[in-house]
Amino acid sequence: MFWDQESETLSRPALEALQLQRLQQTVSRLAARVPFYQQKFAELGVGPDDIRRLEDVRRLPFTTAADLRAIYPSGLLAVEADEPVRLHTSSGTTGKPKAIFFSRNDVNTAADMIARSLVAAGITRADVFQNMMSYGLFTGGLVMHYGAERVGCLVIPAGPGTSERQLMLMQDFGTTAVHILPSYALYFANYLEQKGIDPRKDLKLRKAFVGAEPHTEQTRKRIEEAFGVDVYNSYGLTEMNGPGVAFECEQKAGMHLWEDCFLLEIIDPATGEPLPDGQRGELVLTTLKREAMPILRYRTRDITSVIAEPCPCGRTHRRIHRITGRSDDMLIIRGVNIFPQQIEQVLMSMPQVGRNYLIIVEGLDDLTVKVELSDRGFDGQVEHLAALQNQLVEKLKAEIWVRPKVDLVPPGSLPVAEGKAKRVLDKRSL
Ligand code: DLL
Repeated sequence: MFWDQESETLSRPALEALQLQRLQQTVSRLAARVPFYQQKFAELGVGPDDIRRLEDVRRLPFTTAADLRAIYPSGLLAVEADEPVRLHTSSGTTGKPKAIFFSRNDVNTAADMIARSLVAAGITRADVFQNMMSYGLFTGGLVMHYGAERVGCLVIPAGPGTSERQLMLMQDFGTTAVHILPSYALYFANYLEQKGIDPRKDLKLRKAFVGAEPHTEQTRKRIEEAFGVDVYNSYGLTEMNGPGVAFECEQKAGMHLWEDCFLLEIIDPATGEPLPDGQRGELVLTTLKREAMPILRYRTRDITSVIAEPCPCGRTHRRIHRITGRSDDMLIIRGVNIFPQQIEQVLMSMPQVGRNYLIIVEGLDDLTVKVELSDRGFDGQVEHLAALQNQLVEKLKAEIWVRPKVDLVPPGSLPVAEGKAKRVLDKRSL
């Protein structure tokens, strides 16, 4: 099933021609209207006439999160000040947020990208779609909402309310699909278990869309098993409209990045040089269809790689692999580069491990992983606990090449974040 079959299955030459045309239009608009880019173009000696092929994008300047913070709250408007109809801000952890403005057409485009994505995952107008992400400045609420409404689903704007209320809505309205943070999905699965609810029998759920925070394939499997649903990975960021940038189709094998809206590059984060398909690096995105606030070569800091092989679903927009981490989340411990996802992958493959964990780095690079046990993880025998602890230390050491300390803690004892999960506490940076 397709939402917009023609756009989603354009031949590669047609898609690339469209990208080039939209890139040229974007650069012309920025050169005419946005002082920030006018100055950058002048510094680099580049202008709209220099964009003759898609590869010429590399002549254009990067835009960073710091650039967007520096111009907060005004944004990089390429339209008259009264044209934007919506504001979202990004959930950065430090300093000022980044303000992103949407025109009416931008709001529409964002909803279309979500509609394409949901339909690609098998959603139809018959679905009851419970959006359990926060409504407000965060895009996971409103942007997803409008997309699901566009498909024709009955959309329940549940937001991140209590588990009790989420369950009530699911039961009363026969929810078939949810949009949920993966960390909350694990938490909610536990809640249902405690309530004696078997989602397979007692609920009508069939699909879950998870995103907005890094998570591993093991976490996907856990959510699928806990709820008896298909789980689809969804990637996006506020700077690029929010969710709907890249989304898994029914194959669940990498996320199609909507290339008629975004031009993708993968670069070496250290040098800025382009990397070939298949090689892991930082994702850099240029908006191709933005009116209010086009952004060139945005350094997402997210680490992924391109899957160049065509997808059996027939969509020609290339896929990216699951995000394995953010370059700024990378921990350097005793000289070794470690991504929190590597730790999660080990933990979530162990049934004795529960839903939450916390990575603590302190002192002279001492790494401690606090790990919640699952409800069935502890049979009361202390020697079993010690054996599990040793097993975890060895498995983690094999994955990350650093020997961590592992603290096993009771289920539900680690703090639960209100929004996105916070998995790392680096006391060295405090
Ligand atoms: O998280 C937009 C979103 C909402 C995406 C709902 C998917 C679902 P921000 O708050 O600006 O926007 O955070 C963007 O979150 O740069 C990634 O580091 C991370 N992220 C988002 N989706 C994924 C994902 C929204 N599927 C930042 N896997 C991005 C891993 C993700 N990381």
